[in-house]
Amino acid sequence: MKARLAALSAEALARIAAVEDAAALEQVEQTLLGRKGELSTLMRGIGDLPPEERGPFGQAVNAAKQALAEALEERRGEFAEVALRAELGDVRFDPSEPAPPSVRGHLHPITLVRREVERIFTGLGFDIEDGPEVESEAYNFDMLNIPAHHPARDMQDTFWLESGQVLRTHTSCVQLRAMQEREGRLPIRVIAPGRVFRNEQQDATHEHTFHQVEGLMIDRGVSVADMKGVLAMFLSRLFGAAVEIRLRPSYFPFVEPGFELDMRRADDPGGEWIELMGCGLVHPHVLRAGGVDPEEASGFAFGIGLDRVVMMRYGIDDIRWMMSGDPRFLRQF
Ligand code: FA5
Repeated sequence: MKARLAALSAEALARIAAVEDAAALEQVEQTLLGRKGELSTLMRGIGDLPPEERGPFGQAVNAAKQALAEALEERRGEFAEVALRAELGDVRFDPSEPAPPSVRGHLHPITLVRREVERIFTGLGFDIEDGPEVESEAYNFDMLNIPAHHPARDMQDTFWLESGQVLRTHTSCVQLRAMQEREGRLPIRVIAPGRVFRNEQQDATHEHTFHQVEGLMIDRGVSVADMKGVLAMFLSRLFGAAVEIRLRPSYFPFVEPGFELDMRRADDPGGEWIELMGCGLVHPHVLRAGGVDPEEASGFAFGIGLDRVVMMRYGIDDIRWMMSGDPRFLRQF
């Protein structure tokens, strides 16, 4: 039996070495080491041996099994490597090759113009104020003199949250926050740039998510003339001298009187007027809600549509480019 074991081992090793692919190797493994394989059959004959030879023989069979398993494993590794090489084909990897040049990002046109607006207004003595995008109904509407069920609420289609809060429909809420924060100390001169949201049908000039810059100036004796002067100066600095502006009477519940400010390029007199902002003198109800005594002080406020300023500034014909993230658009700035 010992001789048979030795012969079987030698023959098995030769078969393993001669196998040509992984599938054939598996088959050889079955015939050698499987439950009905040759080694198992040999092992079953152990009972015919004299008792003192049984132990050593069992050990010899196990050693042979071990050697065959190792040979099989080694061969399997060889086939796996050949398969991997075939899969990778002729790909070569050169770690010393320089990396391709990286693409550098840059500021979005909205950010560029927002910073420009901030620079001009801080130069006029305004502070920059911030407010939450998720706002309470009180700040977005009630304290701005827009009570529930008032038709003016329909002027701004609103995204309501289940909590009863809103995605702010304008930056005017920051007027109140700025007044309250200053506890009536005058003058108040702030701008508040930020994102606003409306549940609107999109078209070339309307987005559901867009940007406004709120402005607020409160002091003793502030008038519409001050407002017009500040806004004209601002727009001429932003666009160069070549702009025309016009004020049209309009209605916003939080100002009295209220206006729309339109603008067009002076080098394009036949060109369309673009509605850029709402503005007016802050309504006494709003002053009171902000802790300012309307008998003592007055002020003006405005809300600029920043996306539309960017469109005018760069000659962009569709607001939907702004949030498209399209590199063909963004690369131009
Ligand atoms: C307001 O939002 C007022 N809060 C502005 C205001 C502030 C008036 C202070 C008086 C005093 P309005 O809804 O008109 O007003 O929006 C202001 C500007 O935002 C518009 O002139 C326009 O330039 C821009 N705008 C409005 N809706 C959209 C929209 N869907 N997409 C892009 N820009 C818009």
